[in-house]
Amino acid sequence: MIFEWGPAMNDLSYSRRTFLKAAAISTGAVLLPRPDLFSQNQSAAVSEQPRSKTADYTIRINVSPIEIAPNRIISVTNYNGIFPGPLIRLKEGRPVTVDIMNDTGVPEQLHWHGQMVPVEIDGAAEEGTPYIPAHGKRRISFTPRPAGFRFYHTHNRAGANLSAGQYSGQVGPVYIEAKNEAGNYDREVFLVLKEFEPTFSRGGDVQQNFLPPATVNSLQDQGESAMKASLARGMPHGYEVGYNSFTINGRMLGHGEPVRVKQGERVLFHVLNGSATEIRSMALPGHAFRVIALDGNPVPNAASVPVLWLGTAERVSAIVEMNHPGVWIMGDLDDDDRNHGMGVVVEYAGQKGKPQWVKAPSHLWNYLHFAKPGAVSPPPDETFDMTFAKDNAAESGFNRWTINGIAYPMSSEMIPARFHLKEGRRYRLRLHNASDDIHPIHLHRHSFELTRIFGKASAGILKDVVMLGGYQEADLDFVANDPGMTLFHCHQQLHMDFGFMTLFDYV
Ligand SMILES: [Cu+2]
Repeated sequence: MIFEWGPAMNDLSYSRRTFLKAAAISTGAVLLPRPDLFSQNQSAAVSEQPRSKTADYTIRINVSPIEIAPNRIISVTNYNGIFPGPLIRLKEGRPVTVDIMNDTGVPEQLHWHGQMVPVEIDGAAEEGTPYIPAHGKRRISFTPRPAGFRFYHTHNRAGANLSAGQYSGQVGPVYIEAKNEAGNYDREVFLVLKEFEPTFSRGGDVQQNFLPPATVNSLQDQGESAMKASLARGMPHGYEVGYNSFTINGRMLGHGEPVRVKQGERVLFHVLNGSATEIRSMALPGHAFRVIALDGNPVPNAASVPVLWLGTAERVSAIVEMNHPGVWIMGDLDDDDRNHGMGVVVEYAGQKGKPQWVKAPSHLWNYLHFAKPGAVSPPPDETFDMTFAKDNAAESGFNRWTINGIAYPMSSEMIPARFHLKEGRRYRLRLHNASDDIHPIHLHRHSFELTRIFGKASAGILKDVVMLGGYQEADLDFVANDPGMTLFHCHQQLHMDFGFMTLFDYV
């Protein structure tokens, strides 16, 4: 595959097996504080309440100033006084104990996104996870799984409060090493993308044209007639969220340490979209991304692309061969967002000068590029149809979201599950999006296989979040292999907070 700005990718013999078999992980390039930085807080935790065993990690939730650029200091709730939260490296199958200290006045939930952990650990009040009390603490123990790039974040709903939920700085990466983890790359760099200083606006169009077009006319008719009827009743457009500052690893473009590389290096980027609401893109002029994992799960076909796109909470792991020396801006395709900070400088050894940005080639982001060609997934035992719709401005000026006509209650009461699973059976979620928004759809405590999207069948791609295009459909298959209440929701904070959630249980 040849892109406008890059040389041809000639390493067609690349195999994922090589990635799994080669030498041990290099941690030298990790940009984030390493877990040993926890030790200061650990001792504090122990002195407050003597315990039989020291926790492996302590995460302290507090409000503190974060400097995102020189003299640009914001105040957000965060983990251990830094943003992003510390990189937590775990070993698949090796039990771990974590103390979570909540120094704020608000009960909190810490969600282990992408892991298969029990309901008591998962970090979702809707499933029944106990809160970390205000000015209190919780000790949890669990066995990390599955291996790969995961993350942790608050699972509080924010509603109209733009300092709560994931509008805050409560996001941190997790890497779970496989038992025989190895890689054919030289270094590993974690990038957490996150906006700050949110404000509300009315309406605003979501960019759609980076996904393959696959509009379903009946869904479009349904969505457009609902919107027309609402506007005809004199309703304004519902609130949307915009941001004033944009960061990678907590620093605005030009104000963080550059990613320093050498010609010929293969750098494995682990990119996390930690946004509360936004879809992000990422390009590095003159370079290609060889995507080896989506949401931390290895893909069957490690294809190269010029641009990465990530919905809220999605992760992409991609190897870049450093074969185009210079000083570059790796950043979002959106000029406004990039100029307000969404980028990081990539600097080759021996190169000097002002970082350069070059407009990226146009390229559709299609999960199927990374699927196994010709493979077919097994049929499900049962299919659940789900239609997502928007009631424009129906909830105090916010859009209300429904799944099959029902909005999840705005109150914090526990409600019964609407979908019922039997352990061991294979289920298909057939998603119909009767709205013009893209929804990053997330299933807790399970991975799903993408079996149909953009009108095409697919197999072999395992994810925990998938972007469902406006007026599009997708099929997600999963095996009910993790008993307990299981939350399903759109990961866009404004959508999940205003109805776009439902529960599965095991019967
Ligand atoms: Cu959504």
